[in-house]
Order: sequence, then C-alpha cells, then structure tokens
Amino acid sequence: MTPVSTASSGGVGQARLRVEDRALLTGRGRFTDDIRIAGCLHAAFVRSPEAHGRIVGIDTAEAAALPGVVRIFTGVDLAGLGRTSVNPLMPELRPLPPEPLATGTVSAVGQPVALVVAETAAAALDAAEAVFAEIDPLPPIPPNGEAGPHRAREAWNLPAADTRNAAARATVSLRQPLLAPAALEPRGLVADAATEPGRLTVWLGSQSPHRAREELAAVLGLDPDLVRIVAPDVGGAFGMKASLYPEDIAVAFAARALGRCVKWIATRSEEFLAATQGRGQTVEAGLSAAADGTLLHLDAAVRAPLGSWMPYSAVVPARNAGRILPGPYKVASVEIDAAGIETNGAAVGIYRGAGRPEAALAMELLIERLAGALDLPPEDVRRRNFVPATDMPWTTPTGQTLDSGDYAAAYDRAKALMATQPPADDGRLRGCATVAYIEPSGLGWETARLTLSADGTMTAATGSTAQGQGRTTAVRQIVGGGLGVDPDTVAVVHGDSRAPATAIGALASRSTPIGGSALVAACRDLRRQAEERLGRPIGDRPDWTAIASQAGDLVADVTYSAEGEAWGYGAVGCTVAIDPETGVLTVERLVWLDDAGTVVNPMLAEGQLLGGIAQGVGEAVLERIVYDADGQLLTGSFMDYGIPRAGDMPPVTLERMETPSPANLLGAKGIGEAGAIGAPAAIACAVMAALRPLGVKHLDMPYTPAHIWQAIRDARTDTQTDSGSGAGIEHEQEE
Ligand code: SMO
Repeated sequence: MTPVSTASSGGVGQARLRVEDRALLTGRGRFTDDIRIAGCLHAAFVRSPEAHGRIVGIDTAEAAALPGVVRIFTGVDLAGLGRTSVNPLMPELRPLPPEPLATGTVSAVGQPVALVVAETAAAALDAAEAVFAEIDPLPPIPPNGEAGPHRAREAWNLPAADTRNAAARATVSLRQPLLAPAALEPRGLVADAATEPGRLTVWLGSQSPHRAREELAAVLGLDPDLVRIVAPDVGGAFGMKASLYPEDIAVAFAARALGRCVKWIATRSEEFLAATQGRGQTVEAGLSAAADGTLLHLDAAVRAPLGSWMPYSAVVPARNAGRILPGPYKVASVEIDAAGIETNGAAVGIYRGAGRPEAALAMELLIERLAGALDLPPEDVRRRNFVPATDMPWTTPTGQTLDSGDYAAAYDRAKALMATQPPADDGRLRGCATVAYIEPSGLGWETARLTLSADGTMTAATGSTAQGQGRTTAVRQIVGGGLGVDPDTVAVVHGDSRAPATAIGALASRSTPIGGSALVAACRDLRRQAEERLGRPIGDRPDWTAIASQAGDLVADVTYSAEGEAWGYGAVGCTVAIDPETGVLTVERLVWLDDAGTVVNPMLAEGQLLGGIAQGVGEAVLERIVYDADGQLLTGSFMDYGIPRAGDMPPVTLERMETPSPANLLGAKGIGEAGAIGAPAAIACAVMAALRPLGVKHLDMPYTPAHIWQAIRDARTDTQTDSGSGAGIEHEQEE
C-alpha cells in the first residue's frame, strides 16, 4: 500500500479556496426548497399532540372541503407499504421501523398521523389545522429517561485482569442531554411522479441518496431503477439527514398515488419535534489502576435512548460508545454493556460523533478522577497508558484495530501549547485539562466514477455527498493530483443516485478516507486504461485531451473497499473560568492537536475541526432538549434551545500532525467529527478541575450558569458533599 504523497502535483495537501462558496454565500445555492417543478403540489403533516395514545378516529371531512385541498392521506391509506431497514450492527436487535403515518397508536409527540396535499403550501397548512385527530392518551415512557424496553444490545468482555494490584477505582455516572442536530436547512423533499410517468424522481436533502433510493423503492414496492434521488445543495446534516424518514415515505407515496409532484419542506418547529435527535446517553462506568497509574479494568453500562422508531443507523451511537470507550489507552480488561432503549420521544440517531463524544467524555472524566485518587497528575496517567506508536496496529480490548499514530506525541504537543498560557487571577475559578480522543472513520466500501469524454472533459462522480464540507473542492484536488491535471478543470458530480450507480454516502467521517481513496483508485484505473489503449506510458502530467482524441472515451468505475478502519486522533487543552457568584462559564481557550493522516486541503480540514468544535462547545455549554413527564417537548424552538453563536466560540489554537493511515489508499483519517468529540470532554474535565476544590464532585452538561451556580451553592451549603454527586472514588485498599 503506497499512500499518495502529500507533495504530489495538482492538489492533495494544498490549501485551496472552496469553489463552492461563491454560489453558497451569494444566495445562488440550489437547495431542496429551490427546486421548482411546474404544477407541483404542497404537503403539510398533521402530527400527534400526545406522546403515547390510541387513535380513536381522524376526522378529515372539514379539512377536505377547504379550498385548494387535493387529497388527505391517513395511516390506513399507506398500511400496505413495506418497512425501512435498521443496520444490524448490534447482535441483539429488535428493529422498530417507522410507520409513515400512524395507525392504531401514536408513540411520540409530533409523529405524523395525516398528510394533506394541496395546491399551495398555505392551503395545505390551513387544512392540516382543520384535521381533528381524536387520541386517547396512554402513559408514556419518558423520552429523556432511562427506562423502557431494550431494543438493541451488545457486550464486550475481555476476561478480567488481576485487579488485586488495583490501588484505586474511580467511577462516573453520566446523564447526557438529548441534543437537536439543528442543521441550518430543515429537511425537505420534492417527489415528482408526473414528469416521467412510471418513474419517481425525488430531490431530497440527504447524506445518502443511494441508500434512500434502495429503501424508498423497497418500501413502495418499486424497481430501484425507476427511482432517482438527487441531493441538491444540502445545508448541513450531521447524521440527521442520513436515513429515510416517515415524512419522506408519505410524500413520495402521495406523489405516486396522485401521479403528481408533491413538495414538503419542514418548519423549524417540525425539526425540533420530529427530526432525529442525538446523544442522551446514560453511562455508569468504573476504571481501576495500579499505584503507578497503569490502567487495569474498565467496566461500563451504556444506555442509549432510541426514541419511538429506529432510523437506519439507530444503534450506531450505543455501539460506538461501547466499542470506543477505552479510547487511545491500553486497558488490560473490559466489561462493557451497551443497550438501546425505546421511549416515547422523537427518534434518536447519529449526530456528529455518534457515540464517539460519549466515549471520550466518560473515559477522560474517569482518568481525571482516577488520577486524583492515586495522587498522580492526570497527564501522567494518560502518558503511561497511551498505546505506543511502536505497538501499532493495536487491537483494543473491544476488538478494534487502531491503525497508526503517535498518541503520546500529540498529547505532549497539546500540553506544550497549553503551557504558553499566562496564568490569570481575577477572582474567578479556573480549571484546565488536556484530554485525548480517537475518531474511527468507518469500514467498507465507496464508489467513484471517472469519465474522460472524447473532447477531453474529465468528470469525477463520487459516492460521498456534500452538505457544506467543500466536497467538490476536495474531489478536484484528489483527482487533479491523481491524473496530473489542473483541479479546476475537473467537473464533479455528487449527490445523484444515477452516478455512480451505487454508493454509501457521507457518514462516519468516511468521505475522505474511503470516498477519497475510491477516487485515487479510479485515477489509477483510468491511467492504466489509457496506457493500455495507447500501448505506451503516459507520464505524470499527461495531455488528456490528446489521449481522448486518440483513445476515445474512457470510464473508470471503481468500488473501493478500505483495508481497515482509519483512526483519527488528537489531544485538546482547555482552560475555563467560572464566576463563582453567577455561575457564568467562559471557555477561555482551546488548544488542539489533530492527526487526520493525509490531509487533502488544510483549509477544509480546519473548517471541519472548527465546525465540530462549535457543536462540541454547544453541547458542553448550552444545548439540551427537554421533555416534560408527559412526553411533551418543552424546547421546541430556538427561543428555548440554545445553539452556539459566533460569540460563544472560544479562541482556538490548531496544529496538526500527519501520520498517513495504512488502512486506505489515500492515507486519510477522519476529521469531520473530531471537534465534536474532543471539545465536550476537554470542557467537562476543565470545569470539574475548576469546581472540584469547592467540593463539587460531578456536574452533567450543559454547563449553563444556573446549573453551575446551583452546584456551587449546593457544595457550599452541604457539608455532606456526596449528595447530588454523580461520581465517586473507592480506595480499594483502604478501610
Ligand atoms: S453522525 Mo455522521 O453523519 O455518521
């Protein structure tokens, strides 16, 4: 395996400006709502006001008589459809696919119960409000609780190490809030069954249009060749646009039933109610070590809420939180159990990091506490246990293969960057911590298709879709480097289920490692074909126009399978200041060392990190979905749910190392989720360092002023500082 040199001509490694931005920043993007098909109808959903209940009846008569209404669909109309699938990544799995429209019972506030199709969006909305759904309430399973039927489960057990040498054991008990992925562009689709009779073309804001085509065709009972999914410009996704939704199925069904085009664009309120949410896990974990800090045994129970239905990747957060829990550290033995739990809330799915942030948070808090119990500096415990570069590839106790990297070097560099910070003393509580994280970027395959037309035009189609990451820019650089052409001359196609013919999509930080490597493989294949046709070597910078005129069209259609999983990693230093009188937290500084292997474009990589950090800061400081005991959503708008704004971003110092991965052709590792993985863990450890001297033993995110103020007050007024604590230390050799 020869990684591509970062110095190769034409692109890889260069900080080129994003070619996407001129259109996106001047209002000339083309998002799903910008798709205008003549005669297209509009859809609006009637949604359940109850978290759990029995449908007594749905009265559509008054609504159906309103002007402009074309048809109202209820669950019985769609009852014969197939069901979407759930990726069977955990050994114990009882899938819970959604009903496109509820029949019999409702199981979450906001669940679609009827679909109104009308001539205008306003008419559809008016009619939806005139539909009366009579529902007998039933007691709900609270969406942010921990009780409920287990729907998925996996355990990782590596026989117990000899813990007789354990000098201490630390525990944590974490309750992480549910989060709203809150993509700038809400979900939406335009389903056109009119323009080409017998065929269905759907414009869908999606990370995975090819999978959407397979799933939609299966559910509707259609030949997949008759279904085309196009993801136009997509304004953020973060895992929330990775799976087919009940609304997508209902609207596509309506378009087919009417032989028309039907459009639906979600409102922000509908996104809070019915888009998939993230996080929400409960983690009970313990970690023991010898007196010198050598980690011995890690045990954990992860409970992940699933909500009321399961998208395709529903079990990924629980599985990742379990399999990644040991992080970059050697741990002699583990006993980890992860389960997904059904509740009466919106579906919970993958959200930037998808179990990785949860794993890093638990492990880093455990290490901080364990170091305290052992009376060792936390950095000493980390350094003692990092998997050494010389031991790579390394199989973790959960069976994962870490591919490459120098975790200790990254950590030392981050510590060195932290040391340059002048100490401040302004009466506020200060805390700092330097943590470490890992970021697996997926297994399996991705596709690429390179076409050299007879006129010399080079077109690259990639299975990795774009939601704002700068995919076109990166593809041009990879192909420019691979073929020895000017990147700006490469035409790029993405987000169309017609080209390539199959694909997975943009998920799990895999687009550059796996999707990029597919492009590298396609470049090699195109070169080989050209040399075969011409019967001679073509050199590093071939004249493709001349080749095309001599050899004719060439197509390289490649399905590339990664040899293993590439693991990005890094270290994050954080300083926080807390006003003890008001509880106001300031994240004063983050220093960041990330190793994403081969970097295609340092500017894009930096953008990915900063975006992930912003979402990680939001998780740590601001964001929380709240349901009441009846399963009613209390945070249904941005008036109630805080997402970070520019002023909430701390100053960030970014540096990187570049250890090419042996797991794929490009040598790239994930970076898209790194910021969201490292930031919450770093901020949490720094906040606990600041509050620990006051006797605060544990505080769950988000660290809002009210939350911190209450913790400080409780610690001051409560000499029994254990009360309200979610963590403990056991000195096993003490009385
Ligand atoms: S959370 Mo990602 O889109 O796998």
